[in-house]
This record gives sequence, C-alpha cells and structure tokens, in this order.
Amino acid sequence: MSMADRDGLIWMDGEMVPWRETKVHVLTHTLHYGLGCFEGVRAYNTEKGPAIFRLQEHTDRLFRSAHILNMKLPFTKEQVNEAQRQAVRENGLDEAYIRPMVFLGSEGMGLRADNLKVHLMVAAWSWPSYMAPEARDLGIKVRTSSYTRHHVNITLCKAKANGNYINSMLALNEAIACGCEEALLLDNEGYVAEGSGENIFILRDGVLHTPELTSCLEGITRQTIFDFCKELNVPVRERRITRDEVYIADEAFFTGTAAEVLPIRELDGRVIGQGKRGPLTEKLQGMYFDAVKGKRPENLSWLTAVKD
Ligand code: PPE
Repeated sequence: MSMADRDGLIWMDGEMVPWRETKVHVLTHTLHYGLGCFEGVRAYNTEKGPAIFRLQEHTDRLFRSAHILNMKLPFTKEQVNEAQRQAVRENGLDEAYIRPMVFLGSEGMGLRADNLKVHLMVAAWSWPSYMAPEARDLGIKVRTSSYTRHHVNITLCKAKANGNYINSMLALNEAIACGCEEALLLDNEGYVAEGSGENIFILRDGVLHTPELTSCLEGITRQTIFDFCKELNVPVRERRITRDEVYIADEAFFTGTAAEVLPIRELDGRVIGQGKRGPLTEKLQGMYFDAVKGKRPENLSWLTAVKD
C-alpha cells in the first residue's frame, strides 16, 4: 500500500489533515537540498493502552537537530509531544512508528533563499517488524560497507538530518544487493561506526563495547542499553572498535527505534560467536521488549500514554 494513499490523519503544522491531502509542492526546499531533520519514534501497546517510548528524549533530539541545522521550529516541545500522541490516538493505532519531520517549504528556491518557512509534520502508522520476524531470534547477516560514514565536519552527524541518509541508503542498498540484511559503516578513520539506521554493540569477555559518539548517532536505544547494563552490572566501554574485533566478538547486536535490539550473526562472511543470538543479547532484548510494553515497573517513566 502506498504511503501516500491511506486513510487516516497526519499532523501538519498544528492541524490534523486527511492523510491524502498532506501534500507539498515539488519546489519544496528540503526535497531539493536535503536540509531537514526527523525522528523515528515508536508507540507500543501496554496494559494501560498505547504508550510512546522515551517520547521526551526523541523530541529533545529533534530540537537539537533543528538547532544544529539552524532551523527554528515554530512549535514548543510540549506541542511536538502532543502532536505525536495525537497522531497515534487519532489514527486509532495500538502500536505505531511515529515520524516527525522538520522541513523547509517552497517559499523560495536556491541555496540563498532566505524566506523559507520551517514546517513540521508528524505521521504515525503501523510498522510491526523492520526486518523478517525471525531475525530477532536468529540474527542478521551484515557486510562492511564500501561507503564511509560521514565525517563529523561535513554534514554534522549529531543532527538526525534528512541529507545524512543518502549515506545510509547507499550503504544499505549495497549490502542488500550482496545478499546481506544490513551494512556496517566505518568512520573516516576506518573504525566501526554504525549500521545504516542502528548503533552497534559487541560483547567480548563480559564487557560490552560500542563506538564513541563521534562515530555514530546518539541513539536513544543505545542509551537504553547503557541503562540496562548498569542494572545488570555489565561494564560498557565507548571506544574505537576495528572491524576485525567484530569478527571475533562473542556477541554483536544492533540497536535502534525501528530495528529494536537485533542480533548480528555474521559480518563479511565471518560467523560471530555461536552464529545466533547470544545470551546477553537475548537478555537485553527481553528487557527492551518488556520495558517498551510497560512490563518493567522500574522503567514506566519512559512511557507516555497516548490517551489522556
Ligand atoms: N544510527 C542511525 C544512523 C540511525 O538512523 C538510527 C535511528 C540510530 C543510529 C539509532 O537511534 P535510536 O533510534 O535513537 O536508537 N534510525 C531511525 C530511522 C530508521 C529508518 O529506517 O527510517 C529509526 O530507527 O527510527
């Protein structure tokens, strides 16, 4: 089903608009130059109804991205939180992927346009599994990308900017064409960075390792794994990792809102650990799914109910 041809409502600049009517002009600035930013957020069904996972953190990151790109959002954080709740609620969704995006309008063209309006849209739809459902148990096959992840001073990777995803799409399409499910990008110095839309963790001798924030997005799921590891007394180190360290890891997994917690069973044809989801990955994945579904009393503050 086309994303454009659906029933439902999309929050657009402060109003709920019928899904098929939320159109932009072909001269929309962001469509041409990629200067925009977005979030990927999920709502899960809990005992108390649908709830958004770590909503405030996502909204905060959206505002940080906009600030980095020098885009001034004409809405408050409270309004943006409310828009996301409304998008899930008014579409009658129990579970949803939520996509807020900040973009520049069609008020002007060219790189020098200085009369551009900053717009915000928030859509929500059902997007159950990012990869084949069995990938959660069995893990996925990954390939080191021939594309380098953006250098920190090219497009400013701390912003979850639309244009940064050219890099992700080139890497992902290459990996898929090679029979893999995801790409692992290296940073401009050749160290492990991240997946096309996920952070990466590796386990070695009881210590979890993940790249530093200069090589990857400040993932909210990544932070959630840090929080769980603190609780489990599993040490986590943020440091430079080489691709061959991933080959010899005991376990490896990706994290992200869309991908959730996803085991990696193979990188570049080398089997990682036992070649299936390892025990710590399974434990963290279980904690994650329990937390998002409101089954962990200690993490209830991460959930924002969609209904009043
Ligand atoms: N790195 C990148 C490059 C990235 O895009 C994401 C999220 C992450 C790490 C993990 O961040 P977080 O979701 O806060 O844990 N990618 C979003 C877009 C995926 C898509 O297919 O679109 C997402 O997971 O929603």
